[in-house]
Amino acid sequence: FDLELELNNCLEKDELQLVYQPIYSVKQQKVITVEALLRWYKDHSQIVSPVEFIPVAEETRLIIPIGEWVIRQACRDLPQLQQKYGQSIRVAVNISRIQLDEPDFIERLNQIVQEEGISARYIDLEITESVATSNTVEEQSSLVKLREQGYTISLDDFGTGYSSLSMLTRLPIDTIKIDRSFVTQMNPPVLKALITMAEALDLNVVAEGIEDQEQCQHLLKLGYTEFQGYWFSYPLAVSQLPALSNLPY
Ligand code: G
Ligand code: G
Ligand code: MN
Ligand code: NA
Repeated sequence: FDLELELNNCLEKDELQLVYQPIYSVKQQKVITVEALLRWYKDHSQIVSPVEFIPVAEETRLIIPIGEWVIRQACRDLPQLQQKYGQSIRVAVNISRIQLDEPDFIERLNQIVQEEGISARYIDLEITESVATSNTVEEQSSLVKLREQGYTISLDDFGTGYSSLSMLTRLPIDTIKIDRSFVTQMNPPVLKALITMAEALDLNVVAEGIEDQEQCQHLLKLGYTEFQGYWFSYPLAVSQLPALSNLPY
């Protein structure tokens, strides 16, 4: 399989890049987190979407070295992101379940973060909701350990999987990221129920996929205060990210 063979060399060929997308807090009037999103420029020209290559990377376990590259690069970009948005911002990194399930994941993560001179409290780990639906005892205890060490945990694409309420109370997470399909549908009772539930469980909430001012205003009325989406910024290279000050949300 072509893609698999080519993905094999993406690290040596230096074909990977990270772009970043800010998460804006209306309460704090500033960017609080910046999510790192991976891009593969095959042969330094053709861009391949992570939707295509992450599954291949997971099947081949190449996600382990690729994921480590992502963590290291995000640490290296953090000072520039802090310069842009303030010292207290975090960088969020998407973590595949294959990575989380590696017995030495935490050890390797800590090693990279230390080597790069970054404190764990500046790193948010995004895991997908599937981890919340059928998580193992090992995964739960990994999440507990990660939080003890200062990392924060976000549950990505929330609402698309089948996480039960009991899972949410049991899993050590800080934030749920409401999937952008909920923003597109804009069903007020559903959105109200989601935020009420999150607040009852003392979870932080980010609404994803905000594409215009109207969506943003609807969500504000429903009690949402943290937003991510094209309306604020596309995922961009660090140097191209907007300042996002004096926002007209
Ligand atoms: O950036 P977006 O445009 O195309 O990303 C598509 C999907 O790929 C998203 O579900 C996102 O979580 C995932 N993704 C992006 N970057 C990474 C990464 O570094 N690691 C993992 N595991 N998934 C990623
Ligand atoms: O699954 P995850 O949330 O990690 O990935 C975020 C994905 O959503 C990326 O593919 C990113 O490029 C995309 N994205 C971010 N903001 C928007 C938006 O406002 N609209 C749409 N359609 N996609 C978005
Ligand atoms: Mn994500
Ligand atoms: Na998401």
